[in-house]
Amino acid sequence: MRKLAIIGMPMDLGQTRRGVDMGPSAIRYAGINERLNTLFDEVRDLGDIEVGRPEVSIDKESNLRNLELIAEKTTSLAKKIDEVVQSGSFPLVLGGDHSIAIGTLAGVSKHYENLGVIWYDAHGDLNTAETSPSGNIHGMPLAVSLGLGHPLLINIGGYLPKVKPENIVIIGARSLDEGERELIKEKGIRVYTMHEIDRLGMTRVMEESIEYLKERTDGVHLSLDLDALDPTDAPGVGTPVNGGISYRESHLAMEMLAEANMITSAEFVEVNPILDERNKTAIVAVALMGSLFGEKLL
Ligand code: B3U
Ligand code: MN
Ligand code: MN
Repeated sequence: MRKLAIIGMPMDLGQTRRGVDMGPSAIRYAGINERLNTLFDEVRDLGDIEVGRPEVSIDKESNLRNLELIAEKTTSLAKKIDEVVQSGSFPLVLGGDHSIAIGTLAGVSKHYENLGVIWYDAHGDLNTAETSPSGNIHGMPLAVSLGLGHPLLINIGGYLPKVKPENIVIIGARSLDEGERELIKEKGIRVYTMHEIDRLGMTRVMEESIEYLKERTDGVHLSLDLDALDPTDAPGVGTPVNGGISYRESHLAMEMLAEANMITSAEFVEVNPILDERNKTAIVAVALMGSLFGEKLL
């Protein structure tokens, strides 16, 4: 029996633009239930993780924005995800800014020996407090999952690391900070930047990514940041970067993942309805979920 559990994570603490906490509502309003109902035997919407309206704070020592709050809230998310995986359901998390991935991965990864991660993003999210230009934790979750970063974040769930560098594939990168580039080289992380996507085409990028991950992982988490897409297709994001992946390429990527039958958990993040045009980005997110979960054109 194929079971899906939807979990909303209305958290905007990982960056400074308000509105991304309304992402889960925007995605639900875009018709997620209707779209996915027929693709699973059971779809359960578990509602939102309680985040509230906490006071913004900057950790004086590390210069990290909302460090303790993010540690606390992602711990709650990790617990919920852990339960969902144990119950045999596929966890689908709705963000929220990308810092939520710290919790998702902490909840998922303990169930696998070699969890693979596809990081579909304009950014690397591989900063640490030392390399971050902003102090924003949404630019750090992939580093945190590698075990690099503040102890309060890397130890969530009581184990580390959540992912090994050789089990990661980044797709869509076009805005990497210097420290992130160095880390990618040092760790040998596989990255398909926009250059490779243009040069090889999305078909080959996905074929290679799927083959690479199939060989070495026993489950694959898809972390899809809507800013991987071009801002013309997904304008409702906090840090849009021109020259992104198209709507059509993204559907193809999701369809190929569905065909490969390899994704075991997913999150769609950074949908910000305040910055959006008539909920366009949330609608795109739901359409991509359709393809990811096996919707067919014919
Ligand atoms: N790399 C920059 C900008 C950024 C990261 N993720 C997003 N923006 N969405 C940083 O602040 O770490
Ligand atoms: Mn991101
Ligand atoms: Mn991004």
